[in-house]
Amino acid sequence: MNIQVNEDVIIKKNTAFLKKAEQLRKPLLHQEVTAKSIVEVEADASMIHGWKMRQIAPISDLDNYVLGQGDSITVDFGEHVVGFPSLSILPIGSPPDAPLYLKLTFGEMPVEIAEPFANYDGWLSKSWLQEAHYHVDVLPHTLDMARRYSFRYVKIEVIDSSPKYKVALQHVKIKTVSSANPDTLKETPNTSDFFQKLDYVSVKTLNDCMQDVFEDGPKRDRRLWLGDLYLQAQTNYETFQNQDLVKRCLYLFAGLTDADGRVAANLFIEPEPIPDDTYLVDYALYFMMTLHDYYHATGDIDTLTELWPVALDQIRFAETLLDERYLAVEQPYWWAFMDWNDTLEKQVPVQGLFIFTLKQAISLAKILHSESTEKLTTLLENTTEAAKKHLWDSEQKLFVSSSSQQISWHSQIWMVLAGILPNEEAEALLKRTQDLAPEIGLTTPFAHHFLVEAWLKVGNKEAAKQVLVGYWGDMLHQGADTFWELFKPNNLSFSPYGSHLINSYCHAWSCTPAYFIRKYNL
Ligand code: RAM
Repeated sequence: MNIQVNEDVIIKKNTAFLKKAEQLRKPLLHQEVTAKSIVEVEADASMIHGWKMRQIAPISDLDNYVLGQGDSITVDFGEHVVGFPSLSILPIGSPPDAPLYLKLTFGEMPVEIAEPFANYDGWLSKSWLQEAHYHVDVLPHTLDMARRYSFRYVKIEVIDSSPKYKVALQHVKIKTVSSANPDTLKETPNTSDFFQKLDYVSVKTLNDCMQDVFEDGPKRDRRLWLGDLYLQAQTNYETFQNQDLVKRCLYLFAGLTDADGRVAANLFIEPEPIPDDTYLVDYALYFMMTLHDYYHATGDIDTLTELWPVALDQIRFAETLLDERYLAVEQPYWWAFMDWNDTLEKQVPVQGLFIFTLKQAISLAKILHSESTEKLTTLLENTTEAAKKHLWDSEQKLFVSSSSQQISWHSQIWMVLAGILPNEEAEALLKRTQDLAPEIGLTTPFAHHFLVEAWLKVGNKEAAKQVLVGYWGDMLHQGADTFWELFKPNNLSFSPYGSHLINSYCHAWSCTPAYFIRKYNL
């Protein structure tokens, strides 16, 4: 069945695939978590964004606080939570002679409580900022919120009651939701205390992003992105082992390709699965890579067989972006993601990622005795040759883009992962790049993930550990209780969206320390 998403994109809906995805949908698991303490946000220049929370009382003191017009209170759940909050409200004083008007603000970070959302001037919709207004006509009342929130702190403000009555609050809690089952979580790895902490926060990050699909972030975009899925699935195999959720996500992407067979970079899930009209070549190739890993984690040959043609279409899509020399050609629009960095030229990293994917594709083609094996092998040879011939600068001993000789960390990392240099040379390349500290550096935990992977590929566990300690560990030192979407140690307010208020602070692609620590016994 074909559906038109916008005037340029026609979607081939595979109803059999979508039905399979639907059958794999399971009810979410719930827990009740109660707020732990009453806190106050405080300016502190030494903290990220300049704010910290100071505990002022245990939550058992909550109903001693009587709130009237203009008063507010902030509670801390002591951990990041995702779900449906509720609270009870008692009137204090004369009988309530006017409705109660409340405002609630939810924050994953202290800054969301400290800085008014009215000041937000980023370019993503301000509707992502988590706040709610309620009119309560009859008191006492239990407010059960119908919307899902993702937060650690909640500020509750009385915009107005009346001169004759005030309110007290009780039972501030949340019914959490997740598709991560604690009973299937593999044991905590036997490692240093610090790595156990990294592991714990990674697992919590993944837990809170595992919903009806693997979401990128429960605050924003609350959506299934292929790049995020690739890393979540890898971490999931080492932790919660919810293989059906990976399978569900693969079938969703496969069920909604465009007329050329391309999988979308992301899907909206409600009211029914809908592909976004964004096509990124690296994200398309992650479909093949996710299928590869899924097969190795499960041995599910039926799914591999059924989804193989879809994965192969992504190779064809990438092939259309090569020139006659088998080199990836830079496109004028958002054609590949790689990292949040406007100045990054994507040609070299895409070439590396394509070679990496081709190797995995060939290994799967052999398992399936696919007639594509030969064609894929020739493509691998040609793209590898092209990379060596046109992208390797033998004087600088670095990979550079063909048009402007741009040197980026991403290019070196992806060429190492592509495995086109012998191990020792690849390790020397990474060390050379580290010494050089190229101006085009890594911005996101997503990009840092592949740096760790590259160090491990060349067998340098110590360097891999240093990235985990130095980068993710730095987030821990800054107070992360789930890992963040964006983290630039030299610019803590960095946001590709124009404001740190809109960043997601529990983000799927940042959950991979658990994968590294567990898989490689770090
Ligand atoms: C942002 C999100 C998401 C990512 C895309 C490319 O919208 O952070 O996780 O995959 O960018």
